[in-house]
Amino acid sequence: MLEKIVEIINSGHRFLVASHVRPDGDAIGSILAMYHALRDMGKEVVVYNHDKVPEIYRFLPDSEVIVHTIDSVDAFDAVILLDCSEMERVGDEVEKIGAIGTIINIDHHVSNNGFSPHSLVDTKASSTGEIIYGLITMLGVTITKDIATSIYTAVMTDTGAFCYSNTTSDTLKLAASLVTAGADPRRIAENVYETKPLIQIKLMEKALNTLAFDVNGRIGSIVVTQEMLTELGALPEHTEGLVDLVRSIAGVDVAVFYQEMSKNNFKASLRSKGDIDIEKVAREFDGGGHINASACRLEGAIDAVKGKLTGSIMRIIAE
Ligand SMILES: [Mn+2]
Repeated sequence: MLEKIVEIINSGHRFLVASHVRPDGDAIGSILAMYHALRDMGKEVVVYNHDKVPEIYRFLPDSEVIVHTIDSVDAFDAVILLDCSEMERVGDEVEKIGAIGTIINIDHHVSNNGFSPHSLVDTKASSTGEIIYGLITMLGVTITKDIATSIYTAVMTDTGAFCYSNTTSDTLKLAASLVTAGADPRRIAENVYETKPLIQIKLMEKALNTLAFDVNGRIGSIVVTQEMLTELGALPEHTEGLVDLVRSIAGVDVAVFYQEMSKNNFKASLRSKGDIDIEKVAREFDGGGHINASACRLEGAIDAVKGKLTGSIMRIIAE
């Protein structure tokens, strides 16, 4: 499939590059790496994301080229969709994007069912950024400092700063070659992890009041309501890191972060330690992700939602 995708890119001239709603470092890093590579090849590129680029990723070279609406898709030879487990993850412009004749799907989510005939899904890859590195190399494009910085950010964020179980010796070798190509680990880590707005810490303070445990402390959970966000004037992006904070507690094997999206509608972000497959839990509720990190949506009052999900987690822990 890699060869076929290389062929499509080589023969096309105008591309749309897009990723998922509420973009993370892998989404933004991957679309920008692809943007720089295609530009270096002399192609025309439009980069789309449904949402604004989170503050912490705005240091990435040319992050301001990302647009949030698409006028017409007539002129595109192909769309390259990155880190999207399904087409709908792209957000509001999904219909327009779906109308583009050639759709390239590059992803590493277990739940990606290969929604396009041109699907490059590598569930062993640490991140979509890692797959993009292979693709860019195959295209014969030099890994410039801009490309290296974008991919390093993608890999670093999706591996939790090289801490999660998707960190392999290949991941670290890739990181090393990105540093050789000009990525600056200190500067990137500082931008991503050490520029938290105070409001995010205040939100953490409020959320920690909801910290609760089940199964003798093996399941830890935390809740953020719409009311908390409104009171502080905080944005959904300010909840980043909350779930990892819960996972970092001794004895916690599974961490859950419940975010109230609207009344009686919650997004649950799940994290696990070791070989507890939390993706299975998410899938029971039509969600997905990875073994140690996944997400799903649940409807109902918070106590009922918690009860349902905790029951499912208990079954997985007992396996
Ligand atoms: Mn990813």
